[in-house]
Amino acid sequence: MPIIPRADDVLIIVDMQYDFLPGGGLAVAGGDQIIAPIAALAQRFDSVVMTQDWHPADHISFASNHPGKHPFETIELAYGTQVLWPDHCVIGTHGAALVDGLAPPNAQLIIRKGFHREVDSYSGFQEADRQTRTGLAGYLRERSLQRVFVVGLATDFCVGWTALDAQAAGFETFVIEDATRAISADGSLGRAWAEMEKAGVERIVAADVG
Ligand code: VGL
Ligand code: ZN
Repeated sequence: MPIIPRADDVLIIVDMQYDFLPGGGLAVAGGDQIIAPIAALAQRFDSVVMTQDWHPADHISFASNHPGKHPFETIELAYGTQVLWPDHCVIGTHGAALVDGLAPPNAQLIIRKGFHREVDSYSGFQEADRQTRTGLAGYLRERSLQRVFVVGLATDFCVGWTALDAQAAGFETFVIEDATRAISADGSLGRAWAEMEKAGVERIVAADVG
């Protein structure tokens, strides 16, 4: 059954930034392969929102800010377990820039996230403390948008958390799987899909969008 885009749909393009492409600070394998498919999908939607990971250099999620710790280890913070990452998407750097070739003219809003030093933010809707909102849910509601389609990087972190929060906020939410790529750290991809399926997030492919 093809899913025909409607006026009350929004495409959320998550974190398509140089640091997440091969060669970047936190490279996601195959991240470059989804640029053209996402550009094509964006033409099918009236409303497009982009997110941009946007960290200060002393961000708490960087292993480099925790002496003796290495990327992909975890630490416990007040809001829960935090994976430590290689430095990435530092405010103002090339790695933080949105990729050229993916600047849909109909992208109306860019949500920047992760700029508070002490809190990470995978989701486009709220920070990892599960309390600080970005305002995205209010923006979508005020524009009467009802269905959310999520693409971008990475499936198991920012895409997954954005989709779970969209569904929890009452939007009918779809992840277009072949327009995402995963980091896959320590079983994270399987866990992310299990949580999304349990929450009722729909898992589709680009060819389903008719
Ligand atoms: C992301 C880890 C850290 C993502 C961002 O975009 O999925 N992952 N920061
Ligand atoms: Zn980040």
